[in-house]
Amino acid sequence: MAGKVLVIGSSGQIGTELVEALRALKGNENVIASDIREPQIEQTGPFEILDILNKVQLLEIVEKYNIKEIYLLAALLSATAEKNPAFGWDLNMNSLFNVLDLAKEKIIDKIFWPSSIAVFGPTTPQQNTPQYTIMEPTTVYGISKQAGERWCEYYFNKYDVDVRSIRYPGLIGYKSLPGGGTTDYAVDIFHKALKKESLECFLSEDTTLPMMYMSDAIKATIGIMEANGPSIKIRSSYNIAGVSFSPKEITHEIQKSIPDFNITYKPDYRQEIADSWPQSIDDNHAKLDWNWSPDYDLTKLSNTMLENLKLALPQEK
Ligand code: NAD
Ligand code: AKB
Repeated sequence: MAGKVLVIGSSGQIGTELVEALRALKGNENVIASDIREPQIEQTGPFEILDILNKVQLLEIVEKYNIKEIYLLAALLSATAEKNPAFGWDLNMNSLFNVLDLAKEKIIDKIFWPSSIAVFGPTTPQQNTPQYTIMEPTTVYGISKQAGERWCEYYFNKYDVDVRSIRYPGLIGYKSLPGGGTTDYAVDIFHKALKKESLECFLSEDTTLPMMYMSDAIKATIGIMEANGPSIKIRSSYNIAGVSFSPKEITHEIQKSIPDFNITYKPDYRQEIADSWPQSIDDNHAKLDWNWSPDYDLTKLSNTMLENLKLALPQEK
């Protein structure tokens, strides 16, 4: 491989699984993992401690490994960013500029940067939310993702920067823990069910949100990055959809395998965030432009989580 790949924020929920998938595709030595903290799992390839806000350190790593492609995952998520809006804005925006500028200067060739369903707000149509619609986000996280989308498109149009993006829904996987989002209950619920504990859910029972099983998210991420350039017609960010469910619905699904599992509800500040987001997503542009399609419905997601998490947590069998 002529140029290598750098994943920034690799110790997080998505990075842990994305690095594994990219290494399987491109070879262990060709994928450099990096994060401000140590990885959650043992590494099969290079790992570097990197603070993405440190431009000098970033350039050193890019030059050291001859990096040509960057997946930028470092960010503060919705719930954490609400607790520290100034830092959320600083990290989410300046990390993006530091990477976009490397491509503008033609030091790297290609960027993946994730947006989120958080770009939408309370005035957005909540059912089957279209690709192009009203976007008035009310969280600092959503505002940073919306601004990020505009900057990605701007760098593509003005500086010919090959940046690609998708709006992830809430992601659910068993290999890593989520990092401070409004959708995190949907991972925690599986851990609690297998530990035979009940879950006190921070969202109300009928709060429906768009969600996705992690391997579908990894498939979409690699899919958009491997697609031919001309097929990527949207350079802000693509809607993608997996499944939509409420806490009550996922509880019923889990109870098919663990009938004793119990959930209680105590909505907190995250309820207002969830209420401002879509309930389901129209992802036709992604389907048409680069052949996106998800593999997991609610039953498959739930069964896969329970089976694999049970193996990953042997003491809770
Ligand atoms: P996460 O919080 O689990 O991981 C983020 C990682 O970034 C962490 O390991 C953290 O240590 C690292 N990081 C923080 N500050 C850093 C810095 N200064 N330099 C280097 N690394 C730093 O987040 P995630 O869920 O893996 O999300 C990754 C990206 O995907 C984010 O942009 C997020 O907004 C987006 N996204 C995630 C979801 C989801 O459900 N997980 C949904 C929509 C969008
Ligand atoms: C969050 O809840 O903040 C994330 C997201 C949907 O962006 N999971």
